Amino acid sequence: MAVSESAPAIAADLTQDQLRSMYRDMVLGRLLDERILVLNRQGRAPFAISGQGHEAAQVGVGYALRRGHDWLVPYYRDLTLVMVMGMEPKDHLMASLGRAQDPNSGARQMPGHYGSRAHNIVTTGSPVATQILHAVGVATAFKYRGEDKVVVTSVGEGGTSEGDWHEGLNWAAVHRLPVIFLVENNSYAISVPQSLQMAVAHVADRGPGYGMPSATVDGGDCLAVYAAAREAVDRARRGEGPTLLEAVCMRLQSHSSDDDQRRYRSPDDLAQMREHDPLERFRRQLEGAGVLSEGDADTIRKECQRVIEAAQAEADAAAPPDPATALRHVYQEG
Ligand SMILES: Cc1ncc(C[n+]2csc(CCOP(=O)(O)OP(=O)(O)O)c2C)c(N)n1
Ligand SMILES: [Mg+2]
Repeated sequence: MAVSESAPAIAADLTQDQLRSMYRDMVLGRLLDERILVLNRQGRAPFAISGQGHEAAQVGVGYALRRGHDWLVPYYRDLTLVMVMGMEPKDHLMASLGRAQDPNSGARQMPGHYGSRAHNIVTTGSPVATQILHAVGVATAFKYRGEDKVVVTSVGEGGTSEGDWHEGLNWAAVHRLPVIFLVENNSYAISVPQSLQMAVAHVADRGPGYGMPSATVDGGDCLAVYAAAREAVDRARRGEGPTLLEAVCMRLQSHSSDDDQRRYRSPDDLAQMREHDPLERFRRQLEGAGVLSEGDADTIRKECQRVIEAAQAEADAAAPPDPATALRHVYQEG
């Protein structure tokens, strides 16, 4: 279906302002991600893990949630999603530069380990897929307390090979918990392609095995992800249990700043991927539907640049943690 035909229909419950704001959030996520990679190459940020290519999926899911009410148990690629939930560029730059004001952990954890009590974001652990169990625990609490809250947890397709994944999905389905399992499938677990991770074509093929609804959606199509996530969130809020939602994304950058994907992906593969950049797709879609006028995309980009410049100025000026606090949260103090 042509983009200009599908946009107004799919976006029926989104206002033009919301659509513009979704695009703006994608641009902000991308530009901040690029800035963090530059800081890493400059030797200022010790580690960077990029979410470039995942922005459309993350914004689509984020807008399906009630911010300040619902919960998120994210993974390390969710830079854009945690900002949709309320975190700010400044927060990420504080973390990347190891400042005491890093809201995730006061610069204790590596960058990319998001957590914010203020925005209902549960802190990220380093072993992949442990977040699945944490989210199932959160959803269990919502159900016990009779709350109408929903929790989303995200994971890469590689993480779905972990035992935690299977235990979590089984438990959530048995107890019909209000949780959405978002798989951001970018076809690689570091250098391991999907064909060596699983014998099914789609992670969502496993949904029936757990007894839960599942869907594979084009993760480069923000509004398609939004529609699928809305359905899952509404179902969970009605007390009808969990959903497995697989968003097919692309990993535009290497796995992390310690990796070089040119060593295991062909130049053709990398070039082709860039042609389908989700940001460009959404811009064209919104321009085709008359939501963005000529020059709007450029104005949005410049506004986001200014936000990032101001955030970096603040993070540059901020202090690192006091070395005397190095053992805080490790041993009891006093
Ligand atoms: C239990 C565990 N095993 C291995 C690792 C090392 N590791 C970190 S990320 C990663 C790949 C995960 O790939 P995927 O789930 O597809 O997510 P992506 O990075 O592609 O978004 C691995 C193997 C880890 N952190 N924890
Ligand atoms: Mg992956």
